[in-house]
Amino acid sequence: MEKLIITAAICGAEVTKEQNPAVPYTVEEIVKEAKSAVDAGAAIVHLHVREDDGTPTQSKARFKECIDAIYKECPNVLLIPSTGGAVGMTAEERLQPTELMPEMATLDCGTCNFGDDVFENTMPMMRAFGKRMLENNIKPEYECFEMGHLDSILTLAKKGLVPAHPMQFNFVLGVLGCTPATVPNLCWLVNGIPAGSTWTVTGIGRHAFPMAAAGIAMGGNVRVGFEDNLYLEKGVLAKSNGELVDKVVRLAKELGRGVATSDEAREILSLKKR
Ligand code: KMH
Ligand code: ZN
Repeated sequence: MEKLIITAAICGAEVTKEQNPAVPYTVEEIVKEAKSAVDAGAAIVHLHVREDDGTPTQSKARFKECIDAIYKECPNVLLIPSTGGAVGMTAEERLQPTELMPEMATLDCGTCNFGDDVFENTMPMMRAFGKRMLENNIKPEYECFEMGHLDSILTLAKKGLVPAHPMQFNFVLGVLGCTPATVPNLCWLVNGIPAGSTWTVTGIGRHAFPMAAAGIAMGGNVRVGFEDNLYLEKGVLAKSNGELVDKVVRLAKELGRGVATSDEAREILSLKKR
């Protein structure tokens, strides 16, 4: 089995300090959380950014400020900025971080319920996001919240409208209103991806670590972090993203799987030298 790539989704757009005081808002807090995750063993940081008061933003300037500051502390980390942003943002707003030419960025693979809201990703939006990533030589991480999202993105890939070969998927399971976080659902998704693809699993809330264990055992990769789950265990808030990553590292060790560095992750994900 390849080494395990751990992604830390350190911030997200929806979680708040009211829910866990360690959720980062300021540039300094975001850097601190990125460093805690990388020091614990994360090869990748999936990045959302906020205004100082916690408001989610896709501002190019704010992303640049955060990315530059993270690289100062973690010079080699693989950063995956979000193009999902927060529910209700326009496509133009969400695409701003792609102007910074990151190595990778997320590309969300379809519209879905998202708790009380609807997270909009129509086919025209996905074509626009794919076009931008083809133009800017950005490898997408294809985020699938629903079973049908896989079919939508594979249809666009077959037509050459989004980057393909090899594709990297992130199966986000357990969002309220989307595909539940079960091993059979994960197996169904993994069985549907093209040969040579790579994949990551993200379990939301209490599903974070059971899904991590499944991902480790099945030869996939794992995402954890405050964006997805605020608790280290039932009733115990995590003090940092590093604590969440450390728990995945311990699971991997128990199951005999090595943990990839950022450069090893780049190799596994077939990222071209830039
Ligand atoms: N904040 C969610 C509505 C992404 O980063 O691409 C969407 C999200 C996906 O977080
Ligand atoms: Zn995200």
